[in-house]
Amino acid sequence: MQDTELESMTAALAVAASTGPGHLQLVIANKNYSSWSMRPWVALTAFDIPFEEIRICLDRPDTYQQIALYSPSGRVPVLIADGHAIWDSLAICEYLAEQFPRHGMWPRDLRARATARSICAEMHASFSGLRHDMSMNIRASRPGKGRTPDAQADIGRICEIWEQCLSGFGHRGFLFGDFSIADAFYAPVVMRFLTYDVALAPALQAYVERVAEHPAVALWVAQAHAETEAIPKYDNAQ
Ligand SMILES: N[C@@H](CCC(=O)N[C@@H](CS)C(=O)NCC(=O)O)C(=O)O
Repeated sequence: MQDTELESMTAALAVAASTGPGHLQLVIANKNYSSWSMRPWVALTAFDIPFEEIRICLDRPDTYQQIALYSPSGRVPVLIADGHAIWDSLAICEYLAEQFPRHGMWPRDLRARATARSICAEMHASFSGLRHDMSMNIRASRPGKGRTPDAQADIGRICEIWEQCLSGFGHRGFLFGDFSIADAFYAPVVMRFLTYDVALAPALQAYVERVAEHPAVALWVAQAHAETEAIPKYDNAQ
């Protein structure tokens, strides 16, 4: 057996040993940059689900090795639930919604829930223009930058989604009324719209402000500002 295999197995056993029934560990990357990590962290925090955070810094010589200790995909976020790894932000949120059915993490209404799942799947699988040209960087200020045709098209589609949800279901201010997994999924987009100063219709601007002021989102942002690691290849982009 190779040393690295042995290390991974030892770490996996240590993870399993350190977690009791119901114990949740969420492995994430830097809060300033990791949009995928933000989603389940915000969902857990917004619904007051206790968890232990394990943060791994991106772009370091040992980043891959550190992530591989927890995540079979080599990516974060990964949730360790009772020693069992659940990777991918959407799978994690689905697991949490099943584990905590009384929290109402998805909208309770069937049609609203189906739409919420549709827009989360769309967020998950699309918007590569926005991801590439307007990457999440909470500490940065880049007004007007990154507006490539692809990013602009993605902004247009996201505005359409928000308008549809807020007018059809969002009578209490969030996409489906109360804060849900869908808002956690779009929180990194809210961060981008603030960093890149995207002009929005008043109802959508109000939604951006509501999400930014949500205590779980505000806590993530405060902790992103408190991080001391900078990644030049992301900070110097655009
Ligand atoms: N589809 C995955 C994507 C996760 C992903 O791409 N994570 C990035 C961090 S934001 C990562 O782990 N990168 C590893 C690296 O850059 O070394 C999810 O939703 O969790």
